[in-house]
Amino acid sequence: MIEVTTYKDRAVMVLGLGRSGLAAAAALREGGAAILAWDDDAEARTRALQEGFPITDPETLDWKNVDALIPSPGIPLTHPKPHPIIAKARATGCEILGDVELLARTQTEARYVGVTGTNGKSTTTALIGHLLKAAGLRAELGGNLGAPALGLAPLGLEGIYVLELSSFQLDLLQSRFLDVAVLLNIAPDHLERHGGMDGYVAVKRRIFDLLRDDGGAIVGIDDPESQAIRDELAEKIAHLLPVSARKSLDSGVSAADGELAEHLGKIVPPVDLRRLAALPGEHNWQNAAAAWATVRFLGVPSEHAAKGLKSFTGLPHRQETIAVVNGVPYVNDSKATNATATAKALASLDAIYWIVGGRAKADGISALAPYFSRIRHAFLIGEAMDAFAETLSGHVPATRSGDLEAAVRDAHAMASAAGEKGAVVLLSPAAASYDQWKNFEERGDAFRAAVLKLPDAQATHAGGERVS
Ligand code: UMA
Repeated sequence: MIEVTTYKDRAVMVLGLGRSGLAAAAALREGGAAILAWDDDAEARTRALQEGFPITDPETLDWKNVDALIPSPGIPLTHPKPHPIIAKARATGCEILGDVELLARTQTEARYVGVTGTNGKSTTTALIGHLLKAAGLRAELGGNLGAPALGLAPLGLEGIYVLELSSFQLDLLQSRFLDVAVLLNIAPDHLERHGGMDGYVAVKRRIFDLLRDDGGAIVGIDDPESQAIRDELAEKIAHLLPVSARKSLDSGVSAADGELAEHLGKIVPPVDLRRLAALPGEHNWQNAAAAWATVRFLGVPSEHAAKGLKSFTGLPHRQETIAVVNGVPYVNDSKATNATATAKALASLDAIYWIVGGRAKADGISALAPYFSRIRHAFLIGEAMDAFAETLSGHVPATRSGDLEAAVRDAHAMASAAGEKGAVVLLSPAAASYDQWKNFEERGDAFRAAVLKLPDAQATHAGGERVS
């Protein structure tokens, strides 16, 4: 745990007592701050009380006596409208900052890598951490990935924090602390939280405002929004490294056709990404190119990085094959909480028995139409059942399974009866998990449990790089 001493003997309100809030409260308490804790959910307040954090109703607070407000990333700052406590703190001029900002202000000797993007940021963060460790460096991994920033271990000069940064967390950052900033890609997501696409793109672009003067900017250029950001940064940032999984580049890192290349030069020893089972598909090649660019910028020799790529085992809940039942693989892609993420899985599979649904995102699943011909049958779950059934109607046969366990049973019955070669049962929900679970990890774990209950299920290995 990090000890945050900046607010010693001063009052700090921690708003939201989930993973990041509780870690922030503990780190501030350790550093001598007087904690005022609040969560809108009564159960969360009870849990915090049990951990010794005094609960303070913000309605009763005199904000003049509060030195800072630390909101959890999930607390709305501006859209759809500011949380009332945010509005109050702002009105009184109280400083508002996030847990990652506190880490950056406290652990000033360490180096920092920040990774953002709509899709692939967890895998890229884990892969960067893996490559650094494989090269003998000390790295701590966390942020949106799962381990809250202030729950990480303190690092000195030799250490590197590798942080996955969501748009929510970027909104709460101010310091120029990053040695490397990575933007992988941009596709519509969390639009309601950022007031639409322009707001979302702007907050992703902010990662480069957090770079130190001599820092490296790594930008995926395979989508128009990210490409435009690269063009805009070209004049401003000395160390700008584009990455692409689609084209050869005269600077930066390319992974076109699965072959990694630096600055148009072949990498020695050559790395054929098509051979790496833990990084399937073009989207993972972009992740690998970005991770490669990052660790090379940080001074890791190419032989070490190449070796590290080969020993990476992937992350749970991202196209993770968890079992094979009667020859049919069951793939857990619970992390796919939007259509763009699900498109990656659908594009890399055939004869798909698709479990889909949850709390729908604004753009639904209509963008997945190009992949409908690969889907043998859809099994609908959660709040999105009606909306998704309507989109699929006339294109993909669908069953309203209702919940995940029923969907697994339905998919198993149908896939087994069809006995088609190449069939796969895929959970890739294209929707948030919050209608039925706390997070996508719980949803993925529930899928695993349901699959392992099937007769003849043979578990494969669990994703190796479990980091939270
Ligand atoms: N809460 C309120 N009022 C509100 C909203 C929330 O009191 O208006 C309370 C909730 O009752 C709950 C707490 O705040 O008790 C939850 O806070 P949170 O939603 O910020 O969740 P944490 O448990 O602190 O987890 C956060 C990240 N969650 C979000 O950004 C929504 C986790 O990312 C992250 O792993 C964790 O910090 C550690 O850093 C998860 C996520 O879903 C994976 N991220 C989104 C994504 O990837 O799309 C951005």
